[in-house]
Amino acid sequence: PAPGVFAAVDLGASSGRVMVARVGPASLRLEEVHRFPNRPVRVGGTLHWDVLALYRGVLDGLRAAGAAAGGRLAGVGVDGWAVDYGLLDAAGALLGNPVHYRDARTDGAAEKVAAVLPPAELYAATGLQRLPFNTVYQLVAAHGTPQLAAARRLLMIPDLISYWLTGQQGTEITNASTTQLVDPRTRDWSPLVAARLGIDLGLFAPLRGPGDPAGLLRPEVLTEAGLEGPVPVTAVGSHDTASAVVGVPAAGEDFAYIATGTWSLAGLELDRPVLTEESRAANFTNELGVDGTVRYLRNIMGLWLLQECLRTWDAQGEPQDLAALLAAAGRAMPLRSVVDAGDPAFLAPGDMPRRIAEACARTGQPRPRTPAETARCVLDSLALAHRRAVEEAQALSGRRVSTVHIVGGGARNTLLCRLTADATGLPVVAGPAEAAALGNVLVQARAAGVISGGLAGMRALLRTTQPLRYYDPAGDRAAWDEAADRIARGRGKETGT
Ligand code: LFR
Repeated sequence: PAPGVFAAVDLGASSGRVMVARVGPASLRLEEVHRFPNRPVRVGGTLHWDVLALYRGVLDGLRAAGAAAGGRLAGVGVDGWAVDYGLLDAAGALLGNPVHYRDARTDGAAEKVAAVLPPAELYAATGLQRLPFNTVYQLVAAHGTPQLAAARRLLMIPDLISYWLTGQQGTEITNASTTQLVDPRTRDWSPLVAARLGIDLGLFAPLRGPGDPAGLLRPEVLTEAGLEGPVPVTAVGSHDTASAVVGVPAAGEDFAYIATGTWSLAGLELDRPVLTEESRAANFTNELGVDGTVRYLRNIMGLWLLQECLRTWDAQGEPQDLAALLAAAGRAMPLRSVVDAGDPAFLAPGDMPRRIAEACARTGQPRPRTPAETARCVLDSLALAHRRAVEEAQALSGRRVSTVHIVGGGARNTLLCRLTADATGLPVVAGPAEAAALGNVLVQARAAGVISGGLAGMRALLRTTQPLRYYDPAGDRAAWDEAADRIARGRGKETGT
Protein backbone atom coordinates (compact mmCIF):
# COMPACT_ATOMS: atom_id res chain seq x y z
CA PRO A 1 0.00 0.00 0.00
CA ALA A 2 1.09 3.55 -0.74
CA PRO A 3 1.92 5.75 2.23
CA GLY A 4 -0.98 8.02 3.14
CA VAL A 5 -1.14 11.49 4.60
CA PHE A 6 -3.61 11.65 7.48
CA ALA A 7 -4.65 14.54 9.69
CA ALA A 8 -5.33 14.17 13.40
CA VAL A 9 -7.42 16.71 15.23
CA ASP A 10 -6.55 16.40 18.93
CA LEU A 11 -8.43 18.62 21.38
CA GLY A 12 -6.93 18.96 24.85
CA ALA A 13 -8.17 20.94 27.81
CA SER A 14 -5.51 23.61 27.40
CA SER A 15 -4.88 23.52 23.65
CA GLY A 16 -6.06 21.95 20.44
CA ARG A 17 -3.79 20.85 17.61
CA VAL A 18 -3.92 19.52 14.11
CA MET A 19 -1.12 17.16 13.17
CA VAL A 20 -0.25 15.66 9.83
CA ALA A 21 1.19 12.17 9.65
CA ARG A 22 2.76 10.38 6.73
CA VAL A 23 2.13 6.72 7.40
CA GLY A 24 3.48 3.69 5.58
CA PRO A 25 3.82 0.04 6.61
CA ALA A 26 7.29 0.79 8.06
CA SER A 27 7.27 4.55 8.36
CA LEU A 28 5.52 7.15 10.47
CA ARG A 29 6.31 10.84 10.50
CA LEU A 30 4.27 13.30 12.50
CA GLU A 31 4.28 17.04 12.06
CA GLU A 32 2.33 19.67 13.99
CA VAL A 33 0.73 22.09 11.54
CA HIS A 34 -1.48 24.13 13.83
CA ARG A 35 -1.91 24.66 17.57
CA PHE A 36 -4.51 26.90 19.16
CA PRO A 37 -5.36 27.74 22.76
CA ASN A 38 -8.43 26.28 24.41
CA ARG A 39 -9.61 29.00 26.77
CA PRO A 40 -12.77 28.34 28.77
CA VAL A 41 -15.11 31.28 29.28
CA ARG A 42 -17.22 32.03 32.35
CA VAL A 43 -20.61 33.44 31.37
CA GLY A 44 -23.39 34.15 33.85
CA GLY A 45 -21.66 32.09 36.49
CA THR A 46 -21.16 29.01 34.31
CA LEU A 47 -17.83 27.82 32.93
CA HIS A 48 -18.17 27.03 29.21
CA TRP A 49 -15.99 25.71 26.43
CA ASP A 50 -15.63 28.15 23.57
CA VAL A 51 -16.62 25.48 21.08
CA LEU A 52 -16.83 27.70 18.00
CA ALA A 53 -13.32 29.03 18.65
CA LEU A 54 -12.21 25.39 18.80
CA TYR A 55 -13.99 24.64 15.52
CA ARG A 56 -12.32 27.71 14.00
CA GLY A 57 -8.99 26.24 15.12
CA VAL A 58 -9.89 22.90 13.54
CA LEU A 59 -10.72 24.54 10.19
CA ASP A 60 -7.52 26.61 10.25
CA GLY A 61 -5.64 23.44 11.12
CA LEU A 62 -7.17 21.50 8.22
CA ARG A 63 -6.18 24.32 5.89
CA ALA A 64 -2.61 24.07 7.22
CA ALA A 65 -2.76 20.29 6.88
CA GLY A 66 -3.91 20.64 3.27
CA ALA A 67 -1.07 23.03 2.55
CA ALA A 68 1.43 20.56 4.06
CA ALA A 69 -0.03 17.69 2.04
CA GLY A 70 -0.40 19.37 -1.36
CA GLY A 71 -4.18 19.71 -0.99
CA ARG A 72 -4.82 15.97 -0.66
CA LEU A 73 -5.52 14.17 2.60
CA ALA A 74 -6.20 10.45 2.89
CA GLY A 75 -8.31 11.02 5.98
CA VAL A 76 -9.17 12.96 9.11
CA GLY A 77 -9.86 11.75 12.66
CA VAL A 78 -10.97 13.72 15.71
CA ASP A 79 -10.17 12.99 19.34
CA GLY A 80 -10.62 15.11 22.43
CA TRP A 81 -11.31 15.14 26.13
CA ALA A 82 -14.15 13.05 27.49
CA VAL A 83 -17.46 13.40 29.35
CA ASP A 84 -18.58 16.77 27.91
CA TYR A 85 -21.17 17.21 25.18
CA GLY A 86 -23.19 19.57 23.04
CA LEU A 87 -26.97 19.43 22.76
CA LEU A 88 -28.72 19.82 19.40
CA ASP A 89 -32.29 20.75 18.61
CA ALA A 90 -34.52 18.84 16.20
CA ALA A 91 -32.92 20.62 13.23
CA GLY A 92 -29.39 19.80 14.35
CA ALA A 93 -28.52 23.29 15.65
CA LEU A 94 -26.36 23.58 18.74
CA LEU A 95 -28.30 24.60 21.86
CA GLY A 96 -25.98 26.80 23.90
CA ASN A 97 -22.30 26.49 24.60
CA PRO A 98 -21.14 23.17 26.03
CA VAL A 99 -20.41 23.35 29.75
CA HIS A 100 -16.91 22.65 31.09
CA TYR A 101 -16.46 19.58 33.29
CA ARG A 102 -14.80 21.81 35.89
CA ASP A 103 -18.00 23.81 36.31
CA ALA A 104 -19.65 23.60 39.72
CA ARG A 105 -23.09 22.65 38.37
CA THR A 106 -22.44 19.00 39.24
CA ASP A 107 -21.91 19.76 42.95
CA GLY A 108 -24.29 17.46 44.78
CA ALA A 109 -25.33 15.51 41.65
CA ALA A 110 -23.52 12.34 42.74
CA GLU A 111 -25.57 12.33 45.97
CA LYS A 112 -28.79 12.71 43.96
CA VAL A 113 -27.80 9.79 41.75
CA ALA A 114 -26.78 7.67 44.75
CA ALA A 115 -30.25 8.15 46.23
CA VAL A 116 -31.87 6.33 43.28
CA LEU A 117 -28.99 4.10 42.18
CA PRO A 118 -26.59 3.01 44.93
CA PRO A 119 -22.89 3.47 44.01
CA ALA A 120 -22.20 -0.26 44.22
CA GLU A 121 -24.94 -1.01 41.65
CA LEU A 122 -23.80 1.82 39.39
CA TYR A 123 -20.22 0.52 39.47
CA ALA A 124 -21.29 -3.07 38.85
CA ALA A 125 -23.20 -1.90 35.77
CA THR A 126 -20.70 0.58 34.30
CA GLY A 127 -17.30 0.05 35.97
CA LEU A 128 -16.71 3.79 35.95
CA GLN A 129 -14.78 5.63 38.63
CA ARG A 130 -16.52 8.25 40.70
CA LEU A 131 -15.64 11.59 39.14
CA PRO A 132 -17.98 14.45 39.93
CA PHE A 133 -18.27 15.40 36.26
CA ASN A 134 -19.18 12.08 34.61
CA THR A 135 -21.79 12.74 31.92
CA VAL A 136 -24.58 11.17 33.96
CA TYR A 137 -23.96 13.66 36.77
CA GLN A 138 -23.99 16.52 34.27
CA LEU A 139 -27.28 15.28 32.84
CA VAL A 140 -28.80 14.93 36.28
CA ALA A 141 -27.61 18.47 37.09
CA ALA A 142 -29.19 19.74 33.85
CA HIS A 143 -32.46 17.89 34.48
CA GLY A 144 -35.49 20.15 34.05
CA THR A 145 -33.63 22.93 32.23
CA PRO A 146 -35.37 24.29 29.13
CA GLN A 147 -32.24 23.55 27.13
CA LEU A 148 -32.19 19.84 27.95
CA ALA A 149 -35.95 19.70 27.39
CA ALA A 150 -35.49 21.15 23.89
CA ALA A 151 -32.62 18.81 23.03
CA ARG A 152 -33.20 16.01 20.56
CA ARG A 153 -29.59 14.89 20.31
CA LEU A 154 -26.50 14.81 22.50
CA LEU A 155 -23.09 14.62 20.85
CA MET A 156 -19.85 14.18 22.75
CA ILE A 157 -17.35 16.96 21.92
CA PRO A 158 -15.24 15.04 19.33
CA ASP A 159 -18.42 13.67 17.74
CA LEU A 160 -19.82 17.21 17.61
CA ILE A 161 -16.74 18.41 15.73
CA SER A 162 -17.00 15.41 13.37
CA TYR A 163 -20.68 16.24 12.83
CA TRP A 164 -19.86 19.80 11.84
CA LEU A 165 -17.16 18.52 9.49
CA THR A 166 -19.30 15.85 7.81
CA GLY A 167 -22.99 16.34 8.61
CA GLN A 168 -23.09 12.82 10.07
CA GLN A 169 -23.91 11.98 13.66
CA GLY A 170 -22.56 9.10 15.71
CA THR A 171 -21.42 8.24 19.22
CA GLU A 172 -17.95 6.77 19.31
CA ILE A 173 -17.72 3.99 21.87
CA THR A 174 -14.44 4.80 23.69
CA ASN A 175 -15.79 8.21 24.60
CA ALA A 176 -19.34 6.90 25.16
CA SER A 177 -17.87 4.73 27.91
CA THR A 178 -17.03 7.88 29.90
CA THR A 179 -20.70 8.85 30.11
CA GLN A 180 -21.28 6.19 32.79
CA LEU A 181 -24.16 4.87 30.68
CA VAL A 182 -22.27 2.02 29.00
CA ASP A 183 -21.84 -1.54 30.24
CA PRO A 184 -18.16 -2.45 29.74
CA ARG A 185 -18.99 -6.15 29.37
CA THR A 186 -21.44 -5.76 26.49
CA ARG A 187 -19.79 -2.57 25.19
CA ASP A 188 -23.31 -1.24 24.67
CA TRP A 189 -25.64 1.14 26.50
CA SER A 190 -26.89 0.12 29.91
CA PRO A 191 -30.69 0.41 29.68
CA LEU A 192 -30.81 -0.26 33.42
CA VAL A 193 -28.73 2.77 34.40
CA ALA A 194 -30.49 5.02 31.90
CA ALA A 195 -33.94 3.98 33.09
CA ARG A 196 -33.12 4.36 36.78
CA LEU A 197 -31.72 7.85 36.22
CA GLY A 198 -34.47 8.93 33.82
CA ILE A 199 -32.04 9.50 30.96
CA ASP A 200 -33.42 9.04 27.45
CA LEU A 201 -30.93 6.94 25.46
CA GLY A 202 -32.68 8.20 22.32
CA LEU A 203 -30.72 11.42 22.81
CA PHE A 204 -27.59 9.60 21.70
CA ALA A 205 -26.70 8.97 18.07
CA PRO A 206 -25.97 5.33 17.18
CA LEU A 207 -22.75 3.86 18.56
CA ARG A 208 -19.74 3.51 16.29
CA GLY A 209 -16.25 2.19 16.95
CA PRO A 210 -12.66 3.17 16.19
CA GLY A 211 -12.02 2.51 12.50
CA ASP A 212 -15.66 2.95 11.45
CA PRO A 213 -16.40 5.48 8.72
CA ALA A 214 -17.75 8.80 10.06
CA GLY A 215 -18.64 10.50 6.78
CA LEU A 216 -16.86 12.75 4.27
CA LEU A 217 -15.72 16.34 4.74
CA ARG A 218 -18.59 18.55 3.53
CA PRO A 219 -18.04 20.60 0.39
CA GLU A 220 -18.03 23.85 2.40
CA VAL A 221 -15.27 22.44 4.64
CA LEU A 222 -13.21 21.30 1.64
CA THR A 223 -13.48 24.80 0.18
CA GLU A 224 -12.61 26.51 3.43
CA ALA A 225 -9.63 24.22 4.01
CA GLY A 226 -8.42 24.30 0.43
CA LEU A 227 -8.67 20.50 0.13
CA GLU A 228 -9.51 18.26 -2.79
CA GLY A 229 -12.33 15.80 -2.05
CA PRO A 230 -13.34 13.27 -1.18
CA VAL A 231 -11.73 13.22 2.27
CA PRO A 232 -13.08 10.50 4.57
CA VAL A 233 -13.44 11.14 8.28
CA THR A 234 -12.83 8.01 10.35
CA ALA A 235 -13.99 7.38 13.89
CA VAL A 236 -10.81 6.87 15.91
CA GLY A 237 -10.45 6.32 19.63
CA SER A 238 -12.24 9.65 19.97
CA HIS A 239 -11.54 9.86 23.70
CA ASP A 240 -8.04 11.38 23.70
CA THR A 241 -6.94 8.93 26.39
CA ALA A 242 -8.04 5.98 24.21
CA SER A 243 -5.92 7.30 21.35
CA ALA A 244 -3.02 8.05 23.71
CA VAL A 245 -3.00 4.45 24.92
CA VAL A 246 -2.87 3.20 21.32
CA GLY A 247 0.18 5.48 21.12
CA VAL A 248 2.01 3.73 23.99
CA PRO A 249 5.12 2.15 22.40
CA ALA A 250 5.05 -0.95 24.58
CA ALA A 251 6.47 -4.34 23.66
CA GLY A 252 4.45 -7.14 25.23
CA GLU A 253 1.72 -6.83 27.83
CA ASP A 254 3.47 -6.31 31.15
CA PHE A 255 3.41 -2.54 31.12
CA ALA A 256 1.63 0.26 32.90
CA TYR A 257 1.00 3.58 31.19
CA ILE A 258 0.63 7.10 32.42
CA ALA A 259 -0.98 9.42 29.89
CA THR A 260 0.09 12.82 31.13
CA GLY A 261 -1.19 16.23 30.25
CA THR A 262 -3.74 18.31 32.07
CA TRP A 263 -4.56 14.96 33.75
CA SER A 264 -2.42 11.97 34.59
CA LEU A 265 -4.31 8.83 33.60
CA ALA A 266 -2.42 5.98 35.18
CA GLY A 267 -3.20 2.30 34.81
CA LEU A 268 -3.22 -0.81 32.69
CA GLU A 269 -4.61 -2.08 29.42
CA LEU A 270 -6.77 -5.14 30.07
CA ASP A 271 -8.93 -7.37 27.94
CA ARG A 272 -11.81 -7.39 30.40
CA PRO A 273 -13.13 -5.04 33.06
CA VAL A 274 -12.49 -5.40 36.79
CA LEU A 275 -15.81 -4.74 38.51
CA THR A 276 -15.06 -5.91 42.03
CA GLU A 277 -16.05 -4.08 45.18
CA GLU A 278 -12.32 -3.55 45.98
CA SER A 279 -11.89 -1.90 42.60
CA ARG A 280 -14.82 0.41 43.27
CA ALA A 281 -13.48 1.31 46.71
CA ALA A 282 -10.10 2.14 45.14
CA ASN A 283 -11.93 4.24 42.53
CA PHE A 284 -10.49 2.63 39.42
CA THR A 285 -12.28 3.09 36.14
CA ASN A 286 -12.95 0.69 33.27
CA GLU A 287 -13.09 2.89 30.19
CA LEU A 288 -13.33 1.22 26.81
CA GLY A 289 -10.32 1.19 24.51
CA VAL A 290 -9.48 0.45 20.91
CA ASP A 291 -9.67 -3.18 19.68
CA GLY A 292 -11.85 -4.47 22.49
CA THR A 293 -9.48 -3.38 25.27
CA VAL A 294 -10.32 -1.87 28.63
CA ARG A 295 -8.48 1.11 30.11
CA TYR A 296 -8.21 0.25 33.75
CA LEU A 297 -6.95 3.43 35.34
CA ARG A 298 -7.34 6.21 37.83
CA ASN A 299 -7.56 9.95 37.13
CA ILE A 300 -4.87 11.97 38.90
CA MET A 301 -4.97 15.77 38.87
CA GLY A 302 -1.88 15.84 36.63
CA LEU A 303 -0.05 18.87 35.33
CA TRP A 304 -3.23 20.88 35.86
CA LEU A 305 -1.81 21.49 39.35
CA LEU A 306 1.22 23.20 37.85
CA GLN A 307 -0.68 24.92 35.00
CA GLU A 308 -3.08 26.43 37.50
CA CYS A 309 -0.17 27.58 39.73
CA LEU A 310 1.41 29.27 36.71
CA ARG A 311 -1.86 30.98 35.86
CA THR A 312 -2.20 32.20 39.47
CA TRP A 313 1.38 33.55 39.64
CA ASP A 314 0.78 35.27 36.33
CA ALA A 315 -2.38 36.96 37.62
CA GLN A 316 -0.52 37.99 40.77
CA GLY A 317 2.12 39.74 38.67
CA GLU A 318 4.81 37.09 39.30
CA PRO A 319 4.98 35.28 35.95
CA GLN A 320 7.31 32.26 35.96
CA ASP A 321 9.46 30.89 33.19
CA LEU A 322 8.57 27.19 33.04
CA ALA A 323 12.04 25.88 32.14
CA ALA A 324 13.72 27.91 34.89
CA LEU A 325 11.03 26.92 37.37
CA LEU A 326 11.47 23.21 36.63
CA ALA A 327 15.24 23.53 36.91
CA ALA A 328 14.85 25.20 40.32
CA ALA A 329 12.31 22.55 41.36
CA GLY A 330 14.88 19.92 40.46
CA ARG A 331 17.31 21.47 42.95
CA ALA A 332 14.71 21.97 45.69
CA MET A 333 14.57 19.67 48.69
CA PRO A 334 12.91 16.39 47.71
CA LEU A 335 9.70 15.16 49.37
CA ARG A 336 9.63 18.00 51.88
CA SER A 337 5.86 18.41 51.61
CA VAL A 338 3.53 16.27 49.53
CA VAL A 339 -0.21 16.32 48.83
CA ASP A 340 -2.77 13.83 47.55
CA ALA A 341 -2.76 14.56 43.80
CA GLY A 342 -6.01 12.65 43.46
CA ASP A 343 -7.91 14.98 45.77
CA PRO A 344 -10.99 16.50 44.07
CA ALA A 345 -10.32 19.63 46.15
CA PHE A 346 -7.89 20.57 43.36
CA LEU A 347 -10.43 20.13 40.55
CA ALA A 348 -11.91 23.62 40.24
CA PRO A 349 -9.97 26.58 38.86
CA GLY A 350 -8.65 29.08 41.42
CA ASP A 351 -5.63 30.00 43.54
CA MET A 352 -3.70 26.72 43.32
CA PRO A 353 -0.51 27.70 45.22
CA ARG A 354 -2.68 28.63 48.20
CA ARG A 355 -4.74 25.44 48.03
CA ILE A 356 -1.57 23.35 47.88
CA ALA A 357 0.01 25.20 50.80
CA GLU A 358 -3.17 24.74 52.84
CA ALA A 359 -3.27 21.03 52.09
CA CYS A 360 0.35 20.78 53.30
CA ALA A 361 -0.43 22.69 56.48
CA ARG A 362 -3.54 20.61 57.18
CA THR A 363 -1.42 17.46 57.08
CA GLY A 364 1.25 18.91 59.38
CA GLN A 365 3.86 19.62 56.72
CA PRO A 366 5.71 22.84 55.93
CA ARG A 367 3.99 25.16 53.46
CA PRO A 368 5.96 25.54 50.23
CA ARG A 369 7.04 29.20 50.19
CA THR A 370 8.51 29.79 46.75
CA PRO A 371 7.29 28.84 43.27
CA ALA A 372 10.18 26.34 43.05
CA GLU A 373 9.15 24.68 46.33
CA THR A 374 5.53 24.59 45.17
CA ALA A 375 6.51 23.07 41.81
CA ARG A 376 8.66 20.47 43.60
CA CYS A 377 5.73 19.62 45.88
CA VAL A 378 3.48 19.18 42.81
CA LEU A 379 5.93 16.92 40.95
CA ASP A 380 6.82 14.79 43.98
CA SER A 381 3.09 14.45 44.70
CA LEU A 382 2.31 13.44 41.11
CA ALA A 383 5.09 10.83 41.20
CA LEU A 384 3.60 9.42 44.41
CA ALA A 385 0.10 9.32 42.91
CA HIS A 386 1.54 7.58 39.82
CA ARG A 387 3.19 5.01 42.07
CA ARG A 388 0.01 4.36 44.01
CA ALA A 389 -2.09 3.93 40.86
CA VAL A 390 0.43 1.60 39.23
CA GLU A 391 0.70 -0.52 42.38
CA GLU A 392 -3.02 -0.69 43.09
CA ALA A 393 -3.96 -1.39 39.45
CA GLN A 394 -1.66 -4.42 39.54
CA ALA A 395 -3.01 -5.67 42.85
CA LEU A 396 -6.65 -5.24 41.78
CA SER A 397 -6.28 -6.77 38.32
CA GLY A 398 -3.70 -9.47 39.03
CA ARG A 399 -1.56 -8.25 36.10
CA ARG A 400 2.12 -7.59 36.96
CA VAL A 401 4.12 -4.97 35.13
CA SER A 402 7.84 -4.48 34.57
CA THR A 403 7.83 -1.11 32.76
CA VAL A 404 6.00 2.18 33.06
CA HIS A 405 5.34 4.16 29.88
CA ILE A 406 4.82 7.89 30.15
CA VAL A 407 3.15 9.38 27.08
CA GLY A 408 1.60 12.80 26.41
CA GLY A 409 2.90 16.27 27.21
CA GLY A 410 4.38 15.21 30.57
CA ALA A 411 6.82 12.91 28.74
CA ARG A 412 8.76 16.11 27.95
CA ASN A 413 9.04 16.92 31.67
CA THR A 414 12.29 15.14 32.54
CA LEU A 415 11.93 15.82 36.27
CA LEU A 416 8.46 14.26 36.34
CA CYS A 417 9.71 11.21 34.42
CA ARG A 418 12.73 10.77 36.69
CA LEU A 419 10.66 11.14 39.86
CA THR A 420 8.09 8.65 38.54
CA ALA A 421 10.84 6.09 37.89
CA ASP A 422 12.23 6.66 41.39
CA ALA A 423 8.82 6.53 43.08
CA THR A 424 7.58 3.40 41.29
CA GLY A 425 10.97 1.67 41.40
CA LEU A 426 10.36 0.69 37.76
CA PRO A 427 12.08 1.68 34.53
CA VAL A 428 10.23 4.45 32.74
CA VAL A 429 10.04 4.81 28.97
CA ALA A 430 9.07 8.38 28.10
CA GLY A 431 7.42 9.37 24.84
CA PRO A 432 5.89 9.99 22.47
CA ALA A 433 4.57 13.32 23.72
CA GLU A 434 2.00 13.34 20.91
CA ALA A 435 0.71 9.85 21.66
CA ALA A 436 -2.94 10.81 21.20
CA ALA A 437 -2.38 12.21 17.70
CA LEU A 438 -0.29 9.15 16.82
CA GLY A 439 -2.96 6.75 18.10
CA ASN A 440 -5.49 8.74 16.11
CA VAL A 441 -3.62 8.47 12.78
CA LEU A 442 -2.63 4.82 13.30
CA VAL A 443 -6.29 3.81 13.61
CA GLN A 444 -7.10 5.81 10.48
CA ALA A 445 -4.20 4.32 8.54
CA ARG A 446 -5.31 0.82 9.45
CA ALA A 447 -8.90 1.54 8.45
CA ALA A 448 -7.57 2.82 5.10
CA GLY A 449 -5.52 -0.37 4.60
CA VAL A 450 -2.16 1.44 4.72
CA ILE A 451 -1.05 -0.65 7.71
CA SER A 452 -2.47 -3.88 9.07
CA GLY A 453 -2.51 -5.83 12.31
CA GLY A 454 -3.39 -5.10 15.88
CA LEU A 455 -2.19 -2.86 18.67
CA ALA A 456 1.08 -4.79 18.95
CA GLY A 457 1.95 -3.99 15.34
CA MET A 458 1.08 -0.32 15.71
CA ARG A 459 3.24 -0.14 18.81
CA ALA A 460 6.15 -1.83 17.06
CA LEU A 461 5.92 0.88 14.39
CA LEU A 462 6.06 3.53 17.13
CA ARG A 463 9.13 1.95 18.70
CA THR A 464 11.05 2.04 15.45
CA THR A 465 9.99 5.53 14.36
CA GLN A 466 9.52 7.71 17.46
CA PRO A 467 12.26 9.07 19.74
CA LEU A 468 11.95 7.69 23.29
CA ARG A 469 13.81 8.38 26.51
CA TYR A 470 14.66 5.92 29.26
CA TYR A 471 14.86 6.48 33.02
CA ASP A 472 16.12 3.86 35.44
CA PRO A 473 14.85 4.04 38.99
CA ALA A 474 17.30 5.44 41.51
CA GLY A 475 17.08 7.30 44.80
CA ASP A 476 16.09 6.43 48.29
CA ARG A 477 13.22 3.89 48.46
CA ALA A 478 12.66 4.47 52.16
CA ALA A 479 12.14 8.20 51.58
CA TRP A 480 9.44 7.48 49.00
CA ASP A 481 7.77 4.97 51.31
CA GLU A 482 7.75 7.50 54.14
CA ALA A 483 6.24 10.21 51.90
CA ALA A 484 3.59 7.78 50.64
CA ASP A 485 2.67 7.07 54.29
CA ARG A 486 2.35 10.78 54.96
CA ILE A 487 -0.20 11.10 52.16
CA ALA A 488 -2.09 7.99 53.24
CA ARG A 489 -2.33 9.35 56.80
CA GLY A 490 -3.57 12.71 55.49
CA ARG A 491 -6.17 10.97 53.33
CA GLY A 492 -7.35 8.98 56.31
CA LYS A 493 -7.74 12.16 58.35
CA GLU A 494 -9.77 13.93 55.67
CA THR A 495 -12.19 11.11 54.97
CA GLY A 496 -12.37 10.16 58.62
CA THR A 497 -11.37 6.55 57.89
C1 LFR B 1 -7.89 13.69 29.39
C2 LFR B 1 -9.34 13.39 29.68
C3 LFR B 1 -9.50 12.31 30.72
C4 LFR B 1 -10.87 12.61 31.23
C5 LFR B 1 -10.79 14.10 31.34
C6 LFR B 1 -12.09 14.83 31.32
O1 LFR B 1 -7.79 14.72 28.45
O2 LFR B 1 -10.02 13.00 28.51
O3 LFR B 1 -9.35 10.99 30.25
O4 LFR B 1 -11.19 11.99 32.44
O5 LFR B 1 -9.97 14.50 30.24
O6 LFR B 1 -12.74 14.65 30.10
